[in-house]
Amino acid sequence: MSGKIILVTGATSGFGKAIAEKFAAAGWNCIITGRRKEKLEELASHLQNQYKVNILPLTFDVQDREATTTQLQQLPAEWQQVDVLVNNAGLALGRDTFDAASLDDWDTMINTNVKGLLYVSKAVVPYMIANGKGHIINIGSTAGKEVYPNGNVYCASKHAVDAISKSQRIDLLPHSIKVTAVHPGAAETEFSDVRFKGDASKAKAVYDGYEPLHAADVADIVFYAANLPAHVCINDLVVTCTAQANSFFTHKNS
Ligand code: NDP
Ligand code: 8X3
Repeated sequence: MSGKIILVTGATSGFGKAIAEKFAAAGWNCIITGRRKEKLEELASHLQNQYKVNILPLTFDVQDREATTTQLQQLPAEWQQVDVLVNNAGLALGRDTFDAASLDDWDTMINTNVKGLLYVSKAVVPYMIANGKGHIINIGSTAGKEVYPNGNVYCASKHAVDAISKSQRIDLLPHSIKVTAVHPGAAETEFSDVRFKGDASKAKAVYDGYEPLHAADVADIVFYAANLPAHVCINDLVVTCTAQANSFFTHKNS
C-alpha cells in the first residue's frame, strides 16, 4: 500500500472526523475508530470515494481493554506501518461540583480519556518501534493545564493526558517516536451535547456570544505538527479561539 498511515481514534465526529478528512485529502491512508459503526462506515466510504485513499474502519470502545487490544494488535500486515497515532477519543460528562458529581460519570471519563488512551497507545507503539519511527499526537485540553470550577475529574483526566504525553516523550526517545500534546480550548463539536447529556440549550449556551474553535482548526494544527521534518517535534501546543484567554476568561458579546 503506498502512502502514509494515520490512526485516529474518535473519528465519528468533531476533531477526529476533521483530522481524518484533512489527512485523507492529502493522500494519507486512515485507520478510523469509534463506537458508532454506522457513522464510521459512512465516513470511510466518503473518504474512499472522495480522496481515493485506503480507509480501515474499526469499531470498538476504547474503555474495553480486550477489544481495543485485540483489534489493534491484529492490524492487517499492510496497515502495520502506522506513521501517526492521534489519541483523540474522549469526553466530558457533567459539570457538577465535586460533592454533586456522579461516580459513573467519573468512571467513564477516566476509563475513556486516560485508560483508553493507554490501551490504544500500548497496542500501537510496538508497530512504531518495529518501524523505527512514529508520532503520537495526544489531544489534551486547556482543562489539562488549569482546573476550573465543576471541572474536577474531566480536568484531572486531561492533566493525566498531559503527564502521559510527557512520559511517553521521555520513554520513547530511543525509538525515534515523536510525542505531541495538543491542548485545545472551547470548540463547537458534539462535545457539549455529550457533556450535558443531550440538553441542546445548555450545550449551545457554551458557545453563545463568541466564535469558538472549529474542528477543522484543530485538524489543521495536527496536520502541521505531523508534517514537520523528521528532526522537529512540537512537544506541547495550547490553542484557543481568539476570544478565549484560558479556561476562565472568554470575551463574549452580550
Ligand atoms: P466529539 O464528542 O465531537 O467527539 C468525540 C469522539 O470520541 C467521537 O468520535 C466518539 O465516538 C469518540 N469516543 C468517545 N468515547 C469513546 C469510547 N469510549 N470509545 C471510542 N470512542 C469514543 O468531541 P470532540 O471532537 O470535541 O472531542 C475530541 C477530543 O477533544 C476529546 O478527547 C475531548 O476531550 C477533546 N477536547 C475537546 C474540546 C472541545 O471543546 N470540543 C476542547 C479540548 C479538548 P463514538 O461516540 O462513536 O464512540
Ligand atoms: C474541552 C474544553 O473548556 O470544556 O476540553 O474544558 S473545556
